Amino acid sequence: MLLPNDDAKLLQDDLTELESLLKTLGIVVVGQIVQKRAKLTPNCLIGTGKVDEIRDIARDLGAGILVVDRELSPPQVRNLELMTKCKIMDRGGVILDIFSQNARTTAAKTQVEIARLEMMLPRIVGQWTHLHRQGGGGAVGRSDGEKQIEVDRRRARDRIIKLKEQLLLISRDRVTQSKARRHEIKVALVGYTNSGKTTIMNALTNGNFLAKDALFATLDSNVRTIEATSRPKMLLSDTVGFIRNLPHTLVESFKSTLDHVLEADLLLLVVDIAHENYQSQLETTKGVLAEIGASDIPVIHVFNKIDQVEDVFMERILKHAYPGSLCISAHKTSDTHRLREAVYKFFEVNFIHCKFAVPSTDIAGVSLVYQNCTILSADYERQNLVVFDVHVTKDTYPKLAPYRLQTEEASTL
Ligand SMILES: Nc1nc2c(ncn2[C@@H]2O[C@H](COP(=O)(O)OP(=O)(O)OP(=O)(O)O)[C@@H](O)[C@H]2O)c(=O)[nH]1
Ligand SMILES: [Mg+2]
Repeated sequence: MLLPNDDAKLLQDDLTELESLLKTLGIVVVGQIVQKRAKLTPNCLIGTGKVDEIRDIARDLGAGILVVDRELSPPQVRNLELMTKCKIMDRGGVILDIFSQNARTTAAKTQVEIARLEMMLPRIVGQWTHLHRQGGGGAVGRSDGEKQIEVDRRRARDRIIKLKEQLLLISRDRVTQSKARRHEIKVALVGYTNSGKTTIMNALTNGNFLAKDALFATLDSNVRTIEATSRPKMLLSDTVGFIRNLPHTLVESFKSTLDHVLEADLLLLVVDIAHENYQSQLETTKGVLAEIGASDIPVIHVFNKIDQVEDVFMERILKHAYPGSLCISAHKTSDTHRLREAVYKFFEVNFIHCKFAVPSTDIAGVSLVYQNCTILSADYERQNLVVFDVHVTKDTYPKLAPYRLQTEEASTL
């Protein structure tokens, strides 16, 4: 659907992306129709003349599914279904189906089911409203219909509550694990789906996670130690990828999976530089990071798949536009080594390793340390003092500087 202010190129990109999403579900696209319109029609989104045309084309091509690259309201789905005799899906529904197909762990499955129920809730109402309008009386009377709506909605809500409770139990286990990891520096991979996050994860951690040319191959968060010998321990996490117009219910229900991102000291923002829309994919990623509240975490831009780029100036242009960024091929060992070094460098340059001694009664001071530092050890065994061995960023150091233990003091403690 092309409205007067829409960008035709962007629409075509969206349709190409929708086609890859459908391919992931094993659905073959046999035809594509774009309609230019002055405005959307509430009934079916598209004009009725066009709907008839689509019905005929679908029949001739033997297509059973009509996918619309816009969010559809429940009545629009129903009207289009009746008029085209096809199963109707919208972009959000397609993404949700991929998530369902790829969910492996209990956490991912629970999150997908919550999102599906949340998406279905308004449709339950739609179904029965339709019967009211159609029959008025008949087999399903108004009051019967209303009662049924209530029953169905209550069932869905009860199920959502139960699933959220289950999710809470799962994330409590995760919180316990993450408390145990409080002392380690945390780095998180983020980026558009299929940008190469898991491939980088495997290269840096010697891992064996599933990386493949498919959208949303990863739905869970995985955490592993970055391979190293003598440096402080660093944890790397890999998580679900982002996409344009990610349904809000999915972002909401995947928030607990995305906690790893919020807890990170550094984000590696992976961009598939060989993709013609890498720029808008980068913008989308930043948008989702803002939506989940992760905009303030420091970022290193990692421009990946440079081996597939022919433009010899690309690397230089990107370095200039994104200072501190790296262009790599995740398949090349020397490049992933370079990335690892850049991560170490970031912490070396930005983190100060020091000791703080805070009077035990200074609750505000103690909590300041906990809130701002990566604590390597905390010694409560001394009289009137808590001694912390910490990593603190250069930005937050001045707030805590008065508690700093000088080297000679530290040696007498
Ligand atoms: N040529 C080339 N291919 C790469 C590179 N990095 C990753 N790939 C390929 O890109 C595809 C996607 O890689 P993944 O690591 O699964 O991507 P992801 O970001 O984890 O994707 P999702 O988990 O699906 O969101 C795989 O087929 C990788 O082999 C690279 O530097 N160069
Ligand atoms: Mg992945």
